Amino acid sequence: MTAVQKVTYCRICEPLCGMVATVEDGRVTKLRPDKQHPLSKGFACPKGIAMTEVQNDPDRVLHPQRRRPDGSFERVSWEVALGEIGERLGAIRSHRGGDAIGWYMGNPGAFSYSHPLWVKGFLDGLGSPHYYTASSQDVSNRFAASSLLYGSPFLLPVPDLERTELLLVVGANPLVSHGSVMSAPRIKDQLHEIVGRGGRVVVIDPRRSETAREFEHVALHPDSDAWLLLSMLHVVFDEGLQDAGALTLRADGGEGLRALVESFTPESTEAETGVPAETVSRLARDLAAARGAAIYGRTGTCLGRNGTLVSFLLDALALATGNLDVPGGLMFGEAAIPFDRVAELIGADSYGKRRSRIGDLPEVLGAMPASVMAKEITTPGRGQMRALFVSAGNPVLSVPDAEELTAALATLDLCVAIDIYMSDTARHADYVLPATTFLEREDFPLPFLGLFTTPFINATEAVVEPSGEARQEWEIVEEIAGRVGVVPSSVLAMRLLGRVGIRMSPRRLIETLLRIGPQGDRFGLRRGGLSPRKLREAPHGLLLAEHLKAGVLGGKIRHRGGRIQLCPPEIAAEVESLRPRTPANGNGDYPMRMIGLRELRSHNSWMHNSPKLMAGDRVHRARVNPDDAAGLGIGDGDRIRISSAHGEIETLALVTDELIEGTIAVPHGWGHDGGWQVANAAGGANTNVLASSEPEDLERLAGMAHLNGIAVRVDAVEARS
Ligand SMILES: Nc1nc2c(c(=O)[nH]1)N[C@H]1C(S)=C(S)[C@@H](COP(=O)(O)OP(=O)(O)OC[C@H]3O[C@@H](n4cnc5c(=O)[nH]c(N)nc54)[C@H](O)[C@@H]3O)O[C@H]1N2
Ligand SMILES: Nc1nc2c(c(=O)[nH]1)N[C@H]1C(S)=C(S)[C@@H](COP(=O)(O)OP(=O)(O)OC[C@H]3O[C@@H](n4cnc5c(=O)[nH]c(N)nc54)[C@H](O)[C@@H]3O)O[C@H]1N2
Ligand code: SF4
Ligand SMILES: [Mo]
Repeated sequence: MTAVQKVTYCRICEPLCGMVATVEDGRVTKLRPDKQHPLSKGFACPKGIAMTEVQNDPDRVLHPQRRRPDGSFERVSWEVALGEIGERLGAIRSHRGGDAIGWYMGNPGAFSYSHPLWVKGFLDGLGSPHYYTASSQDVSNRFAASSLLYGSPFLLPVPDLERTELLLVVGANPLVSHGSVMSAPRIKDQLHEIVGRGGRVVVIDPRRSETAREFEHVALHPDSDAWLLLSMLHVVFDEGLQDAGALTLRADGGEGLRALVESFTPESTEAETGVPAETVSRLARDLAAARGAAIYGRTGTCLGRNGTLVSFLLDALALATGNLDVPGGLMFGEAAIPFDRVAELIGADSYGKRRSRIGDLPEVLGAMPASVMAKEITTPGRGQMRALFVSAGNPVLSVPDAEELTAALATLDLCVAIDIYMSDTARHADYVLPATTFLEREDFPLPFLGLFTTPFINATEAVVEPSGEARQEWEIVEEIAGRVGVVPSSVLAMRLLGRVGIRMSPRRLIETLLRIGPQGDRFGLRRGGLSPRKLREAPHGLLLAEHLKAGVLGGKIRHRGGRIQLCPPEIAAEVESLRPRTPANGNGDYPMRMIGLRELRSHNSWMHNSPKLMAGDRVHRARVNPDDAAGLGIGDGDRIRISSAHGEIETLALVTDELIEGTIAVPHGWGHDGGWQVANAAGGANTNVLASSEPEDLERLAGMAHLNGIAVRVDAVEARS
């Protein structure tokens, strides 16, 4: 038996750590961190290592499956599965139109460059607006904020970790999540290096998280970030700390913003946020005084009721304190394939160009809010969804109101899942098609290129051949689209060329874009430029520069006149409609607030079948503050019931003083009921049963699900007779 070592990179989460796979007899037998990767330098987390178990999991789906009337599944050939899917889809299309066909693509989809392009291309080819992704439970608000500020949803700032003096981490827990909407391997070391060189890291979070514990912590009430940021801006203007040059030279609406924050004195927001006025003033002054401060927000700032406003205010505060697009501040990457330009070309840089049939909510990057998916299926009328594909997603565990969604799936004329497992969602599908894992496909980090905090590029070949009959998602899309006469491309010209048989594989497409891109070799015209060969010769990846470049934003803004907009009407209206949620931090029936929690050994819903990650009999637990627990008569390990206006779940309590009073923290992605035996056995509950899918409960500017700060009540579960 010969063992071969293959260099690749992990695609579970955003640092994309370098990995070396040991391959024996065509099987991955081990994954270890790549010491030669210039950024991850031999770091990998437990999930990355445990991917070997996912890869070789006996519970993986390796052959197409067709559902029997009794709910069990039988193996069928690809030909049979694709033939039947094509036929049923064709019938739906001719009776109801292309807009009766929808697709939900989940988070792992974003780690493949080909999968999203082909899925969106298929829907555009069909003329269907029913495109849904994990983004409306994650980050759509960030895209919407960038669209409002800069005229392009893809201008996403990242903190200049290597040079910052002060990093404000708002609603993120990078020591566990490893960083998101920024690719920064070895993030823990990088944060400690900030302190090591005399700087500070301040974490703003209702929970004393793993990150907060190692740095400075400011506790606030869930979903009160808008008030906090407005009052920080108030202090900046009130004390004349603003960078007047940056505001007047680069932006419109500075005066409007100043007027908006006028009434938000730190004293007035204290009750809402729980943050003392003195702390607010001090933080604002520190940001203004620092030579390079970065304000970084993530899911804790996205999943509340005003996520777009909060993301907007993070950047506005950075600009107002002279910390945007400068060394050490919030900066903008320059990707070798400029994602913003490519998206612009194919019309994927959109925001608000269409609104959802249900709820009248805006699309973001062409995607509608997944929270309304169930109602789009069950509400009759033109454009009612009758077929749904789900690829690399598990919406039954990740989207609000699992019960409503599960019931809706059962009413579809056709439901197809493309997954590596029989997930909690896939088990409701008519067909489950086996996908390759990331170790079984070549890849390129297209959407992340501009998010590396140190400019970097790499690419990988597949490490092993597909297991069983697994296929890549784009290949499956090609097959299905072909059977209904659609060329899966978002570019009309490509669709026309496709009709006459001229097709481009994803690989050809990406290689061409790389070579004609700003750093490309222009097919040999520019010596030393990037080319596929150059990437192949550097399997560990290439550092492209020492630091991010400052002063690049002006050239990237898409608003007319190239100026940042600090007071668009959408934002002004949002500030004006803010209503205090205190007192009681909730309401009478549901006096507490529930927030989410990510765990080091979980990855959303899909790694709970790894025995290594589940070792030590891991169980699902809700973290409860000791004073709350005492008041409720709950002890550590007790069974509790959590109820909201939308549902109830039961789980176990973990009593800990890391949470502020009145708040509980419960991880999502548990409560399995699929074809993964270890995951099912772990028990736990699906927190999204407690979340609302009602359009009026969704965030208005981006259709974001409200998943942090849900009003709940907690009770001890008495022994039931
Ligand atoms: N180990 C692990 N890593 C992951 C994942 C995983 O499941 N497991 N998931 C990946 C994915 S898909 C993503 S999107 C990223 C997310 O990356 P992060 O956003 O860094 O991850 P979280 O741990 O959810 O951190 C959110 C923090 O916000 C806090 N928070 C909750 N509500 C509020 C609020 O109202 N205001 C403020 N200021 N803070 C609040 C929470 O207490 C929590 O500490 O992580 C990725 N990495
Ligand atoms: N309450 C609450 N809910 C949340 C969140 C929260 O913080 N709190 N976070 C939200 C966020 S940030 C996210 S990103 C979503 C995630 O939610 P989703 O994206 O809907 O689901 P995941 O749990 O990531 O499950 C991914 C599925 O893809 C499969 N899979 C893995 N790799 C591949 C692959 O290469 N190809 C294919 N075809 N399938 C693959 C897995 O088996 C799994 O079934 O959850 C959201 N929901
Ligand atoms: S932090 Fe872990 S899961 Fe994320 S890319 Fe690195 S090794 Fe993979
Ligand atoms: Mo996410």
